[in-house]
Amino acid sequence: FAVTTFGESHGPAIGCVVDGCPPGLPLAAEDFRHDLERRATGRTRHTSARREADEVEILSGVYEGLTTGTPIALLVRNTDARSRDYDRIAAQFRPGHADYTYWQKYGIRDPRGGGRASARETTMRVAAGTIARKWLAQRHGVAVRGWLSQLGDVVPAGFDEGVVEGNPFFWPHAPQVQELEAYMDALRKSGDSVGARVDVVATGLPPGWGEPVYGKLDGELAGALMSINAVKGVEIGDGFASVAQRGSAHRDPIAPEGFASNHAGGVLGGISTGQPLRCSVAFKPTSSLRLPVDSVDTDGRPVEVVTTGRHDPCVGIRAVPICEAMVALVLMDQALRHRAQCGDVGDVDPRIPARKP
Ligand code: EPS
Repeated sequence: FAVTTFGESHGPAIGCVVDGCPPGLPLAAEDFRHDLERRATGRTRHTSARREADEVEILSGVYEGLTTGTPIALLVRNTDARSRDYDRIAAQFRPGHADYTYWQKYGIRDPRGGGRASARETTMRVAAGTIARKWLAQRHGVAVRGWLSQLGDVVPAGFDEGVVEGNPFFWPHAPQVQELEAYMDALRKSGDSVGARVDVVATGLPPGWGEPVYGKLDGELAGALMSINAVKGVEIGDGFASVAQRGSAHRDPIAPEGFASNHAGGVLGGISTGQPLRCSVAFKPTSSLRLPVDSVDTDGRPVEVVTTGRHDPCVGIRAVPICEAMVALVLMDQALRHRAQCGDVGDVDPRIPARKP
């Protein structure tokens, strides 16, 4: 099971190819709407003002409403990509932005809206993730849910998963939403940006998904989450807090009814334990700012860079559905790999004692 995306933020369209989805999964263009709306720009004043329809066209891999098993190609046309001063943008490097390293690597600069380095690319991750979420829910009862667990230096003062979808910040504590509105309004006025943390939990996983050494479940998750634009850190379970813990506190005691705690985050030795899978992802502050900064142009001469246009003051706010999508894609891949190697319960040689659920 593999996914790739294509397209540039200011090109004609963006898209993805999802290869390896089993046949027979019901799939229609409407299925993508909900997750894409959750990620989209232009829906609140706290994100970029660009207003994209984000309508998915299914180009292949689906016949009469069911996946056929062949590659699924999805397309989203860009409808609000206003061209800007591309000549000026192409001649300068924005500190903190990938345009410097793209130039060093390729020697070719595509200035159209940040091209592949734009957050626009994540649209297709979310679209691909919708397929994985649907398959995981139907086939295994797995649900993947996320929320914002930090915005700048603000952390939730309480936790109610039921309120996450009811506010523009995916914030798990409703009484703080006004404070966040004010925080973001002040930040936007200042012209600066801020980072954020996203937590994702997947429930309903059976034990046994993942590979023991190469292709560990946590390794694949870290790679997938780290591949999202602007991600600077990934934790599984207690993550970096484990550094200061004692082994006696970190280990999760096991009783006949199950684990007593979940410091491991649902993965031991690269393989799922059957507990909720817990990931946490750090997003850096957006690099495109209207505050001036020193840089150089493509000839190495000093310039002062000021980025204008429609940018997110906190790109992490829109990242919850993106992180959920990447987790779902990894889980679907691992579920299929597990089935290929170990089969479903019942496929196993009857002389081998049954795996406990
Ligand atoms: C982005 C800049 C803005 C955002 C865009 C990401 O676009 P533009 O360059 O056209 O003003 O709106 O995000 C999206 C369009 C999206 O769908 O996520 C950037 O510099 O990364």
